[in-house]
Amino acid sequence: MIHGVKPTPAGNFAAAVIIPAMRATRALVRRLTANYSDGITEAGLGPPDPDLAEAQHAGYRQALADCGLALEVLRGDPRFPDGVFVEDAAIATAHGAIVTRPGASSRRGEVDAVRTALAAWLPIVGEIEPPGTLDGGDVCEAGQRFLIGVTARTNEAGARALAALLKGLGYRTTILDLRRIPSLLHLKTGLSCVGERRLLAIDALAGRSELVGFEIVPVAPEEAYGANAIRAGDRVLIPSSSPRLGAALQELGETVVALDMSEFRKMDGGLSCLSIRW
Ligand code: CIR
Repeated sequence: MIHGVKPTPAGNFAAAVIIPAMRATRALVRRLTANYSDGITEAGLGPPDPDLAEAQHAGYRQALADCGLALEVLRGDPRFPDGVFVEDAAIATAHGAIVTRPGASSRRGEVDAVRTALAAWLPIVGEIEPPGTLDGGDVCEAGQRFLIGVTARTNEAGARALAALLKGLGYRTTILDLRRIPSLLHLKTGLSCVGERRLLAIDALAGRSELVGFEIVPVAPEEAYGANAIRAGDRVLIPSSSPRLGAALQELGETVVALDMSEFRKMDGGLSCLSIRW
């Protein structure tokens, strides 16, 4: 039984009640592989330390659990050194999951294990098909709406296909073309939703017309990595490299948890990338 969702004969789901991901109770994470450092990166920060990466991943899992989320832990697969960035393989909503088709061909096979894991909890309501490509990092649930970025990883066909699938679940969507901001790997590299109408955003995104109506918490250029944050339960998780952002969020009444993410940053990943939450 899927709370608040009425299955139709066509297999679509008409959402009667929209439950934002910020009220997630469960998260899927994927363990690191021994060849994690073989993943894709343009960070130029050197190779990750495997033991420190393991310790940071354990800290991340503990932080999610401390926020009240029940964890599903998927084992790593050495064919996919980027698999720990599980967010890119699927979009989970309270009403169903959509399996992506990652933009990097080396990552396409990651979706199989993620599909199987999510299917135990959620109906799989769609998949991104060729020629579409889409990474979960380009998808941000913001209140009653999903923001979808078009980037080097997510193409227009993938963004439009996701928008159509989400519409079938009762969500509104907004597509943002980000291809003129090449420094952004994904939409959520530069933006996060930490409250019903509250976004963190780097300068290049803060003034976008698509975001009018949101309260924007600016993220300073020297702390730009902190723009990838997550709300889990009543807390906001940020990287410990963004202390000014942490102070600004505390001023706004948020309970902030700062995590050392150095070994994920080296592989172009951030806090949101390490879990799928629903
Ligand atoms: C990649 O380049 O695909 C990985 N090394 C990093 C993916 C980070 N994922 C994310 O931001 N959602």
